[in-house]
Amino acid sequence: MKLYYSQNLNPRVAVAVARHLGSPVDYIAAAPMAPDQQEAFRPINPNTRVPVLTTKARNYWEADAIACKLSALAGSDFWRTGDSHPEMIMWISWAAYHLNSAGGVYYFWKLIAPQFMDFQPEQPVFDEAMRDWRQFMGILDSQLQGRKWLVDDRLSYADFRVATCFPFAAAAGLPLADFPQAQRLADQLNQLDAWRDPFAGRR
Ligand SMILES: N[C@@H](CCC(=O)N[C@@H](CS)C(=O)NCC(=O)O)C(=O)O
Repeated sequence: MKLYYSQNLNPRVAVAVARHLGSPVDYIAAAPMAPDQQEAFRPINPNTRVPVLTTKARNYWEADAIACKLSALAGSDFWRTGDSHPEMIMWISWAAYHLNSAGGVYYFWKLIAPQFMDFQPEQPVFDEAMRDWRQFMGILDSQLQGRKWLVDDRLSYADFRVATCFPFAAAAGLPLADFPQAQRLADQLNQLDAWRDPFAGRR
């Protein structure tokens, strides 16, 4: 199996999952949106994005699908399958549509866009994203009150997914320390080598 990745937001999560689970993948650094690489990458993922997991049977794109597949292959309940499955999916979906969507505005415009374009959106775009970030971080903070991890009080992929933007928060200008329980989650995750430095040895 090959795991195509870059060091950006979502591939970082997929690499952290693979490292956490000790998955037997070959890590392939890729830049699928680079103009000279886009067409070659299209058969691997028609979206020309990473992460992608290639297996004998098929290719999986989307970090969530990759986490699901790798967890099943590892025989791990990092991706829950029993009674907790819907609750884990709730957090994954919530993170995608709400928290990471708000954080992604800052991530993209502050960290990614300046690498290849000389344009920033109007301030209201940032204001709205910040309002959303604070609102959703408040919800996460309340949920974590009195519990160590989000689902079953044991580490699961939901913890990785809601924390997708955390490693980039300081650089992107996203407040994290204002939310003490979320900051604690960030600190706990940073105790895992796989999360803190997923690209160790393969930059
Ligand atoms: N919804 C996808 C997002 C995939 C995506 O947008 N990937 C971006 C990075 S976050 C990408 O491939 N950008 C080009 C690159 O990193 O070279 C997922 O969760 O995996």
